[in-house]
Amino acid sequence: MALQDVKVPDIGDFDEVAVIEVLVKAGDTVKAEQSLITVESDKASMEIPSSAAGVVKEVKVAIGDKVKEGSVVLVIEAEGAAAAPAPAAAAPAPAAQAAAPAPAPAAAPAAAPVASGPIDVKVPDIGDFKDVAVIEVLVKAGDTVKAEQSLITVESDKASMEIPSPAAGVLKELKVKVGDTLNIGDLIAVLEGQSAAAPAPATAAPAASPAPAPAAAAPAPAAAPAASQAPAPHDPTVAPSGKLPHASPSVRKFARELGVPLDEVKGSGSKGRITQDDVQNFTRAVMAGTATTKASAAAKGAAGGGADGAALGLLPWPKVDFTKFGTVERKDLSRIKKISGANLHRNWVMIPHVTNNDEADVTALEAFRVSTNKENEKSGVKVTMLAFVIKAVVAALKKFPEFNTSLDGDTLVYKQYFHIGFAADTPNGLVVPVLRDADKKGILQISTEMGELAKKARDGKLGAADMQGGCFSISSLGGIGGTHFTPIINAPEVAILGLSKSYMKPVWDGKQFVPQLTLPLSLSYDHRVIDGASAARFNAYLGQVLADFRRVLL
Ligand code: CAO
Repeated sequence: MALQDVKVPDIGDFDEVAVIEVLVKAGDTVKAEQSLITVESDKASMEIPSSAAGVVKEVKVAIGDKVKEGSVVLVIEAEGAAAAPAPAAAAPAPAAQAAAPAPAPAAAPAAAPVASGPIDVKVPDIGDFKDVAVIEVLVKAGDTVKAEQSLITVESDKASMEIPSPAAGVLKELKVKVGDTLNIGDLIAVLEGQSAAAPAPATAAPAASPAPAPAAAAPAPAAAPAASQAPAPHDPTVAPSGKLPHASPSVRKFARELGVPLDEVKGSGSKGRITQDDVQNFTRAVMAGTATTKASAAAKGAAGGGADGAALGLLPWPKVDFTKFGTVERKDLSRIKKISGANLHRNWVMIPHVTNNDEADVTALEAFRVSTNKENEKSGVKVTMLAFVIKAVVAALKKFPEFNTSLDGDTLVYKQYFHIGFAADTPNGLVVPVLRDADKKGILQISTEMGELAKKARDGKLGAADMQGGCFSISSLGGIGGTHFTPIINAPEVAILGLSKSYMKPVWDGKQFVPQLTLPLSLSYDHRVIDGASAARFNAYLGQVLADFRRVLL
C-alpha cells in the first residue's frame, strides 16, 4: 500500500509555529479529519487534521519542533491508498486544506491597539467559509476586553476558529448568539474604546477588521451565553470574568462535555496552557476526592456537610480507628485502582444499570474451539471463548444498533464502527484495552491482538490510545469462576457483557437429558437508552449466535 506524507496545510499568516501536542503515535489508526498535532503561535493554537484515513506509520514531529506550511507531520498508510491519486502524497489533500483554518489576512498586531470610539466588530475574511455557525460566545455586553481576546468561536463543517477583538475596550453590544450563522462582514459586536487610558500601540494596528485566530476542528455543542441582555447560562469552561482560560477549542469542548470549570484547572503546557491531560487529571482528582471544584465545595457548604457525599445528602463516610480492633497495615491504592475506581464510581452513580442474565449453549462452539487450537498448535495462537464472543457481540451490535451508541445530552450517537473493549485483570488493577474494528477481523486475528493487548496490559504498557474509542465492553471472568455478576457499564458506552465460567448442564431434549456446555451471559445496560425487552432480545440473539456460529454470517 502506498505511503502518504501528511503535511502542514496552509495555516495562514503564521510563519513557524511550535508543536505543543502530538495526539497520535505510530501504529494508530486515524480517520480523515482526526486531529494529529496541536501547534501554537503567540496568538492562537490550532489542530492540524489528517488528510486521509489510515494507519500512522511514522510521526515526524515532536513537542517543541517548529513547523510551517509543507512540513511533514507524519507518514500514513492510507486506507484505499491504491486508489488514491498519486499527487495526494505531495500536497495536503483537499480535505486538509478545507479543514485548515483560513489564512488570517490581517495579521494580529504585535502591540494591542486601543479603540478610541465605537467600533463595529465584523466578521473578517475567514477564507473559504460561508454560513459558519456561532458555537460559543465568549464575552457579554459590558465586558472589558483586550485586543486579540477571543469574542466568539465559529465553526464550519471542517474547522472552528475564534474571532478576536480588533482592539481593547468595553463591549457595548453583542449582536450574535449561539446558533447564528455568519458570513464575512456580518456585525458581531459594538466596541467602545478605552480612550487614552492605555498606551498607544508601538506598531501600526490593523484596520477594524480583525484577523480570525484559527482554532481547532472541533464540533462543539452550543453551550455559551446567548443574547446580550439575557443572563448567560453558566458555561463552566469560561472564567466568570469572561477571560478565556488558555486552552485550545477542542480542550475547552472536552472540558465542557465533562462539566469541568477550566479556570480551576492548572495548565501544564507552555505558558500555563491547559492540555487535555490536565482536564483529565483534574477530573480524576475530583472523582477520587483529592480535589474539589468551587461549585461542589459551595454545594457541600450549603448542605452543611463538608464530608464526601454531603452534596448528595449522604451520611459521611465512617471513620474508624481499626487499630482498636486488631493489627492493620495501610497500603495506598495503585494508580490504576485510583483512576478506574473514580470512573467506576461515576458510572455506577450516574447510569441507571439493569442486568439481564441469560445463558448460551456453547457445546458445539467449544468443540470447534478445541479442534481449532489443536490445528493451530504450532502457530502459537490460542483461541479462547472470548474471541468468539467478541465476534458474536459484533453481530448482535449490528442487529441491535442502539447498543452501539453513546448519549450526548438528549442525543444518541450511533457508531458505525465496532471497537470492543475487554476488561483485563492486571497485577495493578483493572484496565480495558480496546480491540479495534472487530467486525473486520477473523477469530485468529482477534485472538492474536487480544493476547498482545492483554500482555501490554499486564506489563503496564498500555497507552491511552489503546484504551480509547470503545463501543461496547466485555468483562470475562470465565477463566476464573462464578455464575453471574453485574458488570458496571464503561461510560460513555451503554452496555457491557459479563461472561462467567461455562458449566455442563443437563438439558431435556424431549426424550432424555443431554449434557450441554452452558456459558452464562450477564448484560448490564443503561436503562435510559435501552429497554428491558431490547436487552433480553440482544442477549437471546447473542446466545443463538454462540449456539450456531454460522449466524455470524447472516
Ligand atoms: N468458561 C470456562 N472457561 C473459560 C471461559 C469460560 N467462559 N473463558 C475462558 N476460559 C478458560 C480458557 O479457555 C483458559 O483455559 P485453559 O487455560 O485451559 O486454556 C482459561 O480459562 C484462562 O483463560 P484466559 O483468562 O487466559 O483467557 P481469556 O481469553 O478468557 O481472557 C483476559 C483474557 C485478558 C480477559 C483475562 O485473562 C482476564 O484478565 N480476565 C479477567 C477480567 C476481569 O477482571 N473482569 C472483571 C472486571 S470487573 O471488576
